[in-house]
Amino acid sequence: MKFRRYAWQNPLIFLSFILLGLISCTQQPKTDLTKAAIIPRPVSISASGGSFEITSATKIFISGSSNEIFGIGQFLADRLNPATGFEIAVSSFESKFDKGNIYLQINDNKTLLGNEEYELIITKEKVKILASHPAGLFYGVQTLRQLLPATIEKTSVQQGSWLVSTGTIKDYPRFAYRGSMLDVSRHFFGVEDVKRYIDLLATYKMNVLHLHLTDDQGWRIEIKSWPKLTEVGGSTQVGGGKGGYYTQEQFTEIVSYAKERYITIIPEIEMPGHSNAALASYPELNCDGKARELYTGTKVGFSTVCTKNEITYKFVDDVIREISAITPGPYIHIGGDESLSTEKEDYIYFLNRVQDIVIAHGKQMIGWEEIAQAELKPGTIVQFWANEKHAIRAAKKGAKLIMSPGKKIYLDMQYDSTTPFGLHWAGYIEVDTAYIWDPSEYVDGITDENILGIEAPLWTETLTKMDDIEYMLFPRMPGYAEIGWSSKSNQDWNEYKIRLGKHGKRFGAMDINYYPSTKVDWSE
Ligand code: TNX
Repeated sequence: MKFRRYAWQNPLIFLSFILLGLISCTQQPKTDLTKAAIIPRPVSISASGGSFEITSATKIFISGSSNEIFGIGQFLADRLNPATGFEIAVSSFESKFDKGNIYLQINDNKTLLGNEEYELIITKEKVKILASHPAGLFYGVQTLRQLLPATIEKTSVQQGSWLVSTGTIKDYPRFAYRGSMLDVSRHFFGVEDVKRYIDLLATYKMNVLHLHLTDDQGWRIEIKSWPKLTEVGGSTQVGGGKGGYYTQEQFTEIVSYAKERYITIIPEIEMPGHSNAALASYPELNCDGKARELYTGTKVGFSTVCTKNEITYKFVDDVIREISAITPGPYIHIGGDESLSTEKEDYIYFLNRVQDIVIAHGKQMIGWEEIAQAELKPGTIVQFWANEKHAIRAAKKGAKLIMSPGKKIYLDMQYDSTTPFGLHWAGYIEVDTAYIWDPSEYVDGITDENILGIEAPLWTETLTKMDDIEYMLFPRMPGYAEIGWSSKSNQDWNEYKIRLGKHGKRFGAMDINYYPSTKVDWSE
């Protein structure tokens, strides 16, 4: 009698079942959106356990036909195509959703009201980003990037399946102003470096780049009515290198590159101190009428424009007029810090006049905390960096504050005494120190109501190339982005450091030269 075997008793068939099972498992893995390492951490995430796959058949559809939204769709396509090797295209969406696509949709019924708010809804069939304003769509795109494997950031074709966990993310920022400052005066950095800086900020939903365009060591922006500012003042830098400057055209290119990434450029023209480059270019800006020597050291506090001569105000007016004309954003930063060679009375007189000039050119003035000593006109914003008395004075005068406490958020501070670049006058700032603080608890009496947002300045006395900049930015900058974006209840170092560790691979894929702090496990 023949023995009847069940199919599963045949080892070959049994093995095939296991293999099939494995294959279908890799096609439909169990995923959990709540485990995604998103920085800054979103307001809420709910998972539905499945996954959506981006394939060569995926298309990006946008609602309406605006160039701006098309640009956001194209930005996403440009992030996806190099590593996937696909040719994902963007087009206008009419009425029906098809399987396998990504939809960017402006929500006409305005249930999502915030300017930067978005909802990201991922099902097995489609990805949908919803927002009331384009900025929200852009941030939804940034989140989607972080839901894909880190290799999506590579610029050459990578093997892999491009799966995104399903679920819904709702998200909006805590502060309207989330910035970083780059000092291009102490060492000059060209347009391509600034664009990379912008891209790095945008990845983490930062929305302001403050460019410190002038200081003792260099004047970096063309002013057509005062051409020697760049001819002479732009000709060197710290250490005596050749310096450089942006033409107004190049500056405009930076502004529009930033705008496409929802970043506002804030130009800073430092005065009355930190002005040696201008004083070397034009003798008439000095009280004694004598041009100063160019300066390539790193001391501060020795220079001042002459606050008593009318020609100084003609100079300020010309510069602010030309800068305002190429700055679509609402703000002009006039510096105002460490004017140690200006008499206090002259400083206050100067600041009051400068505010009127900025206002006359249709802009809002920002200054470092010392300007709190002057009269503060409506709309003037004060940037806190060290002296709490100035911050409190500013708040009492009704000014909004940008919080940049040196001990916590100065990107030019060394991580510890052994790290190669940076200074340490405000202390060493390891990645945990950088993360563990709250802007509305830092200065007694300064609360959320007084605060416009936060800004992480990067001074460049010790930095000469983009690699150095990246080393100072990473891994601290993503933490600053989270402090600016995420609610306080969503910030916890022990949880954050795990998410941050998972970004190590992403930094690698983006070719970022980061400091591999031992406070974080980068192995995952
Ligand atoms: C202080 S912070 C400065 C800068 C220096 C910086 C170096 C501030 C408003 N002024 O001029 O570059 O320290 O950390």
